[in-house]
Amino acid sequence: MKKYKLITCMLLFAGCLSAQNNLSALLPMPNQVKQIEGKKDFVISGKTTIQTNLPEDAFCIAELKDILRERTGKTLALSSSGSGSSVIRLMLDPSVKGDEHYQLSVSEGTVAIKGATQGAILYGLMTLDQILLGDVCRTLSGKIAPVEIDDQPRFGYRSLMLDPARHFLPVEDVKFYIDQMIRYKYNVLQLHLTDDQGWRIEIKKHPRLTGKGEFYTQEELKDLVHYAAERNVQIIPELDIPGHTVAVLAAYPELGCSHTDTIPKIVGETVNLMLCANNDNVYTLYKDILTEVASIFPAPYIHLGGDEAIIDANWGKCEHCRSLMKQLGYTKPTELMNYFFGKILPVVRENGKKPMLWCELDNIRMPAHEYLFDYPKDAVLITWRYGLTPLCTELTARHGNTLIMAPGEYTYLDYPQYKNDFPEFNNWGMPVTTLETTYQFDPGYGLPASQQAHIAGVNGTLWAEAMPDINRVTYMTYPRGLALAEAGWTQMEHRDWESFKKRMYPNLSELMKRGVSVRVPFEIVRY
Ligand code: TNX
Repeated sequence: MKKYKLITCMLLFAGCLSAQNNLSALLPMPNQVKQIEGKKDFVISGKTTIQTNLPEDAFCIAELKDILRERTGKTLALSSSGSGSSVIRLMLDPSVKGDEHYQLSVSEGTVAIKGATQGAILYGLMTLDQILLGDVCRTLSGKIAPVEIDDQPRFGYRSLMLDPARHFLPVEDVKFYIDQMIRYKYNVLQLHLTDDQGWRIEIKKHPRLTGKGEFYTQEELKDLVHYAAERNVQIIPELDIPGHTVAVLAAYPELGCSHTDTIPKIVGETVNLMLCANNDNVYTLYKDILTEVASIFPAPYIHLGGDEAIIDANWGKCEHCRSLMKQLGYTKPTELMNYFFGKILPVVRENGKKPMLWCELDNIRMPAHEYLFDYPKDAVLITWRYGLTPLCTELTARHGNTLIMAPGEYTYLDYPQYKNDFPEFNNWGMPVTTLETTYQFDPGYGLPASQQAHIAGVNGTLWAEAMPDINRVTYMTYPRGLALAEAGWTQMEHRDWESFKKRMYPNLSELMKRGVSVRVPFEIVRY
């Protein structure tokens, strides 16, 4: 036992001699940091108090107490006066402009975190936690080095996407996933709730949709939304149409195209079938669905998919769709996408939401020149197809659509991160996307400011056909999710691969300590 204590002490001592400081674990790197030389450290003692103008039950207060207890072993109390020689202040301050802008200053007697919203203050807290994590020797002696941080994100939309439609994830696992996201200042979780493999959201008016499969009740989803909101994360529901809809067709086979009438619609077993464009019951069903969905999720967007619709093989062969084409004077079945979404998008708007859709191009092989259909201006598009993001960026700029960056080659977290890494979980034969590749991602593609003004942010996409549980999901997310967090938050001039690699390690250890399964990128360690 003594021997182990001695080894632990030696390791700590060696760690303290190495160049660890208050920047060592900051991730994403803040956009403005001033280390203050020659001033005394803040000392956390039994007399340190917390002062705040936040409501007493605010999540940030509980979080601050947890952080201090976990990192320093001290339990601090709230003080109403704010006087005293050692104070940690969490202050809502409208003069700090911007919803996600926070200021964190550490001086001899005060640690102050200020922001105009609770979300901004939470970011300040996450940065404080990483200061304590990185500057481990000071932290162990209850000290924090003086520093001034004034930080706000490059992009306002920083998202990860989970796919419980393919493999269901219990609510507790989704909450666990959110717990890790907030450490890296993500603020959106996109939930892909419907696909060929399952319908995961209770629709009270149409219980047949959920059938016998696993799904989230509306109560569970409302609780999840609340849990996420306390942590400054919005949940955007995705209900994929008109393709990826076998789960709907299994419940209502009559909503498919006429030539598919005899094809059995078995959840998870059939692919490439679509909802019929010329069936009013499709639109009535989705009016009901979207009305219920809008009442569960307060986020301003509902994502309607729109990806990988196999139009010619479905609508092109369907007698009802063809007669509708004739009636509308359309020459190509793809034009029916305008009709289809023309019927559905007004329902989204009537419910006070904006549509979000995957960005699809008319001809993905030729290469593409235009959108698959006339996306309305209020549709927020997500670019995803490998190699086509520069084109999507140009098109969206020209058409006036807001764009989210999720190019397969950088942000698809279901792609393998290393050659031959668990082939059984990489079912699509997708190209390897290394941590370094993800880190090199500039969501603005180096474009002049005027040509990237419509880019709202980034999304890390984790399709789950081959992700059977949360351990696999987090293994594929981290560490690439750390690289992507920095791409979304930090300006290019403050990003650096060598620096990232060093800052990543304490964060990976921290994730492991929290029971998160991660991939250790042994290939980039220098021996
Ligand atoms: C394409 S990316 C899809 C998903 C699959 C994924 C597999 C996108 C918008 N659609 O439905 O899961 O490929 O990587």
